[in-house]
Amino acid sequence: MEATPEARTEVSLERTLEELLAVERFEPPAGFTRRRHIEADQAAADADPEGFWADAARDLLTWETPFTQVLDDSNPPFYTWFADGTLNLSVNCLDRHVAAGRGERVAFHWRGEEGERRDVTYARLLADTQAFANGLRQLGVQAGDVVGIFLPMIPEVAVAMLACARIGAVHNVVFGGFAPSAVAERMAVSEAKVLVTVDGARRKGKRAEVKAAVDAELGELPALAHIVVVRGPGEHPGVVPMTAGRDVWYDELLAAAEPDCPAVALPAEHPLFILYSSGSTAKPKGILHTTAGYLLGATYTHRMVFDIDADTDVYWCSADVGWITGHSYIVYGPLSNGATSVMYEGAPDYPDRDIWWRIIEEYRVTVFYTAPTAIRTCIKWGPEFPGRHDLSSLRVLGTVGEPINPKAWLWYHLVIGGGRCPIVDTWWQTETGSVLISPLAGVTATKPGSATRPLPGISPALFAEDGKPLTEGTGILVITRPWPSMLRTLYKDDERFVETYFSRFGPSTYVVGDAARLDADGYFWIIGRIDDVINVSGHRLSTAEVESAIVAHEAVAEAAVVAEPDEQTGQAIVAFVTLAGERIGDAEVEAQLRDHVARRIGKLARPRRIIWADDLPKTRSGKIMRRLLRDVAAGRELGDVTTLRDPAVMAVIADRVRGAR
Ligand code: 6R9
Repeated sequence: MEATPEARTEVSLERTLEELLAVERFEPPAGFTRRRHIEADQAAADADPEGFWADAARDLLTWETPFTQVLDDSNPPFYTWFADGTLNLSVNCLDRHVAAGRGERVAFHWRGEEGERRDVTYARLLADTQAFANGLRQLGVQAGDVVGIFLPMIPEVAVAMLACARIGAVHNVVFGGFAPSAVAERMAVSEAKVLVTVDGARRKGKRAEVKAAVDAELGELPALAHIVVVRGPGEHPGVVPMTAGRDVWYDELLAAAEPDCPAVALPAEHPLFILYSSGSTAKPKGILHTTAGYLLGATYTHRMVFDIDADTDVYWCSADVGWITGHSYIVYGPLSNGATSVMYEGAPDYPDRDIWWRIIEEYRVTVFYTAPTAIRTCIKWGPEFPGRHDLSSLRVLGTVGEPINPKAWLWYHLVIGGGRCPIVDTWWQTETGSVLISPLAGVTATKPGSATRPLPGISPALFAEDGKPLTEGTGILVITRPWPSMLRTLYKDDERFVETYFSRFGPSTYVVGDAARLDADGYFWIIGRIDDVINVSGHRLSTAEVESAIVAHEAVAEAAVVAEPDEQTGQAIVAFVTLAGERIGDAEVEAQLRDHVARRIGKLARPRRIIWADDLPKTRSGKIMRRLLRDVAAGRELGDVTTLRDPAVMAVIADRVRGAR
């Protein structure tokens, strides 16, 4: 039988992937602009980290009052940076670009789910930000007050964040996909004074009545004085409940507001935002970031990691603004650098599974930043969707959120990057504010699956359980010096802040919560959260390593492994596997996979059980919630599933587990 052209390319893609899996190191391509700067930065940071950050802060940020102090470490772990300087973050993101004659530059090419296009310039963003800042003031918001933001991916989300920053209000953005009950809870604990939300939102052609749903959950919130309602894109068929005296329409507030809102010069350590972390393990933490240090981290890393040239690049980060990645790399980093970005409202498979690639082709996107989970989904869908579009504008690719399996890395490299784009695997956290360990595009030689080396001014280390530093091998990842964009505390919970991050090795060692491996070249390989390490017969295996081995099999799109107790070996491995092309597995594939893992890692790492899953339980930011898989494997009641992107996934998996027993 003749193979179809599609089947033939798939076979050759599989073959190329298989061959490239043997390549350990990819040298940086030529033609990248930052190389000289980075070498100078690295040398400066190695010689004097504080001096390096001080120079960067003077160079990259616009100050109202210059600082004279740099790091104050007199009360660890409560560090401050640039504390006697003042500045306004919205001035750095907007006014300074408009003043330099770049007001007509597009800040966001907004693309709606139904194909709508809106280009928002820096001048427009500044005008709306000023008007909305005045509107917030009219509603009684003052510096230090908390403003909740629960909006879909529309330009107003950036306006709302920047308007808060302009007047010194502290924003608390809640993921647009969270349930209204999560919004109510976060408004309550942060004592938000105003909530900015939307009448309704759309997702894959369906409409959700957001305002009505939020109203139903809010209950009595004594601090919450007003709700501002943005009219979202698309049809507005439903009646939106508006409580007189409390609720106001965003467009009416804007139209009535004074256009000019002079920026307030705020101390460098003025609180900028609270963000509740993804909570893939425990009760969400209210991570607090302050103004100057955070902005410096976002600005410097966005520019250096992605090799951004604001005059020519079209940059797109596909994350949601409600995740730290959206804060730092959709809003603050790109705007502070004066870059042009794409902002996309919709899902990756609506109207069809090629929509991302269509957008890249349309806007000639040059730098694309997404998550491994999204790449694995694309692998599952097949290469024909990106294959329909011209992706030759791309020059840098990034990933964030989880360890990336070498096979997914190579697929991204070949199918999306055409084999020519460096991939920056950026390791960081909500707590770190900006990227800490990552290759620099066009500078660092990459190894698929490794986040490579620390950025200048960042000092990670690996500790053994007893706190001894390791020069190679597997251990606990820590950061041994403060850095400007680090979290300052957990909102109204200093005690939990110290306990969570600084109790294990003392107040000057930040404990990340991840395990990692350091290789002979000084490259970091993030294994995952410390709880994700599996111990089979005394051998420590990382979930990432076993998952990568399973995923390397040609039939597999995605895998998650967890441990279950075993009388003989202590722990045994249970693997949840999704096959490519939406196939369902059988005994033969199962046997192949077990063999395959035995060959790649060793017999020890062979999964004892394999459960076929159509999809895996993921948080909104795409992190696999192994905690739920552990529960289901053990036949326990599931814990909290409210932060899942699609809670229905767990029911299907639970059925399969029961069937497999
Ligand atoms: C930005 C973000 C933080 C945790 C982090 C780690 C995992 C993030 C990673 C990565 C391996 C990468 N993580 N990036 N693991 N390689 N490139 O994701 O923030 O949602 O707070 O999660 O995500 O486990 O500790 P956040």
